[in-house]
Formats: sequence, C-alpha cells, structure tokens
Amino acid sequence: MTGPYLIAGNWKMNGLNSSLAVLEETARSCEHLNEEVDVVVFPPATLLAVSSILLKDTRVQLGGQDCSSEVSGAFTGEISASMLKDAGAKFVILGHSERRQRHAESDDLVRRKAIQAVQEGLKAVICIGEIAQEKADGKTLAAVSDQILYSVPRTSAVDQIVIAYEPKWAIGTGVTPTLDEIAVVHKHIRVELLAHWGESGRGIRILYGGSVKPSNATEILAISEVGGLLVGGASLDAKQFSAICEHG
Ligand code: G2H
Repeated sequence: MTGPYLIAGNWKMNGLNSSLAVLEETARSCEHLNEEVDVVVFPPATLLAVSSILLKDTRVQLGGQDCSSEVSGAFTGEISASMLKDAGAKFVILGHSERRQRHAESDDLVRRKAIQAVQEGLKAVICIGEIAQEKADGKTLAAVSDQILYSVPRTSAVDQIVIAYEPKWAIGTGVTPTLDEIAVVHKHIRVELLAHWGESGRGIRILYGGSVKPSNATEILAISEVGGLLVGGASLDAKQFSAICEHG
C-alpha cells in the first residue's frame, strides 16, 4: 500500500441534527492521529452543510452517499455532484450494493455518476463486490472484474478514484470473508487496475468494507493492497469508529 490509509464511515440512512455530537466526538478523537490516516465521514445529505461548518479545520473530511449522473435540471429528488461539493463534500460513495440492489443501479449508471463526481473534483468511492450466489458459484473474481470494467470510468485522474470492495453477503451481517479471501480479491482488483490503467493504476486506493469493527480492523489493514476501510454500522459510534481509525 502506498500513501495514507483511508478510513471511511458510511452512516447510510441514519443521523439527525441530534447526531452531530457523534461527529464532534469523532473529530476530537481523530485530532492526534498520525499522518498515515485520512478520515472521511459520509452523513446523510441533510447534515452535510452543517457538518462542514462543524468539521472545519479538523482531520475529518466529508462525503455524500450518492450523486446524480446529471449536471442539473428537472430531476426531482436527486442531488448533483456540484451540490455535494457546495455543501462541503470532498468524496462521494457510488454504486453501494444497497443502491445497486434496492434502486437497480446498473454498472453504466454508476460509471456515469462517477464521471460527474470526478468532473466536479470529488473523489468517487466506487463500490464493487459479489453477491452470495456469485460467491457460491465460484464467480467472485469474475463479478469484480466486470464491475471494474463497466462501473469505473477510465479517467486519468487516478487520485480521484477509490475502489471499495464490499462482498454483499458481508454487509451489516457480522460475517466477514477470511483474511486470505480478502487478500485474493484485493490482489485481483490491483491486477485489473494495472491492466486498465497501466502503472498509474497503482495509485488507486482499494478499501475493504463489510462488517468492519475495532476487533478486525488491524488484521484487515495489514493485508497487502488493502488501502483503507469502508465502515458502516461501527461508524455510528464515535468510540468504535475512532478506535478503527487508530488502527490505520
Ligand atoms: C458495508 C459497510 C459500509 P457495515 O455497507 O459500507 O457496512 O460495516 O455495516 O457492514
């Protein structure tokens, strides 16, 4: 792994104004972290602007959980990449399996969203990962290869692309792949990135996500090619999340 680890906290559809104390506590706990860790929190869009004020001059950066593939216009309910940026976001999660499944987001839509995000200067955290049936059929690596091929734009701005490997069956279940399984998939992702981007593909950070907690963060981060973690449930608790950040 080159460069600092990225520890990302995805709040999903959780968080009211009353939850801002969690962000403040997270920022306080992260103050003393060394330079080898970057921290970003993805609260719901309704809290981005106020969070941006709250987190000014702290180690914690902000991101949105999704953005539109369109620039602006008659797209009721959608949030554009420029709106996220305007509200203080530096990152955006795209193609999370919950959106791929619940909202039928295709690889192509995810790719077009990522293009918008990168054009606005946001870092696009593009989620990939196999579903349980693909794992059972021995198709994990093929599924991941396809998602890289069709969801990730071939932008030259490799520092604006982050890949998050999240096996669907490990999300919010408490079940994680073995360390060997994570290592095999991350190595495969790197090979694919190098195949598509050449040597500059080495600059794309690859996160692991799915039931990350303080007790498994260190061993997962120690795996070659794991460049950080995408944390869901545990990021809602400032103590757990900052404990995970400490492992970076
Ligand atoms: C996977 C992850 C964060 P959790 O969705 O994206 O959630 O850590 O709750 O499994």
